Order: sequence, then C-alpha cells, then structure tokens
Amino acid sequence: MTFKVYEFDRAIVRRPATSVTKGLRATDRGDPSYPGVKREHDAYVAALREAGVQVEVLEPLEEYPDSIFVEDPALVFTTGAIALRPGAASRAGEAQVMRAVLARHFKNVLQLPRGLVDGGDVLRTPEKVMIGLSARTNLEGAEALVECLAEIGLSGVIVKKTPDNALHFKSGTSLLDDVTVLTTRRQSGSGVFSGFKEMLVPPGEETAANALRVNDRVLVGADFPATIALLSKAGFKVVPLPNSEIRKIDAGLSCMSLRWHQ
Ligand code: CIR
Repeated sequence: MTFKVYEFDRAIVRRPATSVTKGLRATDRGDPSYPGVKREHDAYVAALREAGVQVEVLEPLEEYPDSIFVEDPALVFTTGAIALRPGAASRAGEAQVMRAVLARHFKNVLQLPRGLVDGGDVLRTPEKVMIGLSARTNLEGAEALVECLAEIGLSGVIVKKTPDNALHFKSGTSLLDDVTVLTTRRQSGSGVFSGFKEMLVPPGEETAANALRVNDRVLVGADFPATIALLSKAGFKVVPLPNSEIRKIDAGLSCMSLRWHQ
C-alpha cells in the first residue's frame, strides 16, 4: 500500500432528514435543531472537500433519523466494502440501503453474516482493524467481522475494553498518524493502545477524542479549545468544526462519513 490509512480521496455522506431531531441519544439534552444540524453537516462536507476528498452526498432518509451517521451501517476499504448489522433496532434497515450505494463504488461488497456491529466501533490502524465490543457491537458480530476482513486482506482484532459509558469504541479514540492515537484518560487506562503513542484529551473535553484525521489535517469539534491547542502545539493542522447541535444526538466527527482511498 502506497498511501497512509488516513489518506482518503473518496467519501460518502448523507444529508440530514428533518427527522434527525429525533435521533438516538444516551442522555437527553433536548432535540437538536434541524437547521443547526444541517449547517454543521454542510460545514463538515465542505471540510472534507477542502481536504481533497471527492464526496458523494446521498439524499436524506426521513424514516431513519440517525441515517446521517453513515459510518455505522458499513465499512469501506480500498479492497472492498462490508455492509454491517447495526446494533440499534431503529437503525438496522440502514445497512440494506447503504449496501445498494456501496455496490456502485465497490466490486467487492460483503455482508456481515451474523451478530451486530456498528462501524463506530471499528478503528482502522496501519497494522490492523480494531473492533471494540460495546452495547452496539457484540462478540458474535465482531468474530464474523474478523472473517469478512480476512476476505479483503485485512487483519481484524477484537478489543474487549470499550469503557462502559461510551457509545462506541471510537467515541473515545481516533488515529492521528501512523503511531499516535488521540484518546481519553479512561480509554487509555484500559491498555488497548499499548503499541501506540497516546495523546490524552484534556479533562472536560472527552468528547473531542472522536476527531478525524483526513489527509494533512485533523477535524476537531470547535467547542474543544484545549484539545485544539494540544494538537496544534504538537504540529497537527487542525480544522475546528461546529458540532454543538449534532452532539446532542451523540455525534463525533468520524461518524458522518464513509471514507476510503480508491
Ligand atoms: C446513534 O446513537 O446511533 C446516533 N445517534 C449517533 C451515532 C454516532 N455514530 C458514531 O459515532 N459512529
């Protein structure tokens, strides 16, 4: 492979439906406003394009309030795509819709045969694909995913230590470069990143750990000044993005796109 795992030239996103205001959330801090979500999503798509990514924008799906989070029903890699079996009952049907989209882009589209997996629990690193168990991803699904990954030449490893209160494995972690992860004190304490250099998000900014490295830059929530300062000081080119509305339904920055290098 001649490119890094955070180098992308293609992405798929889906415009929010007005039903996005009823999206799932672990803690209710009030519904997000539709215009607010739309504004934040537009800024996200613009940031991907500015990073050099060709973005396909899919039409909204009113029947799936959380369908803006395209990362959860599928995985995409240069060698193929995998339609998943999302762990939230209200999101299960999103995978079939996404499968048809993937078929337009990939010759090889696999289907997770059993169990449950959300893409938010799957972290691609240079050596392997880490699969965190969570309330959305079970062992049966994770084991099946390891088999699917092997079919497209990738090595999956199951991580059993996603912190109890995290929605997804990646809620508390993102890959910053070949050897560095941005993570929370809590996730770090589990020891799953022993092979990596860890940068810890400052206390109170745990949600910032779901950042997104795309090509030469890192997209980070604009409301996390200490994390932005930390990353900037370490030499990363940081793009702060507004996400105060979308966060009300537990969004980070990885979840709104499927990204790959063609
Ligand atoms: C959900 O609970 O499924 C959505 N409200 C949020 C999904 C965020 N997905 C992600 O971080 N991969």
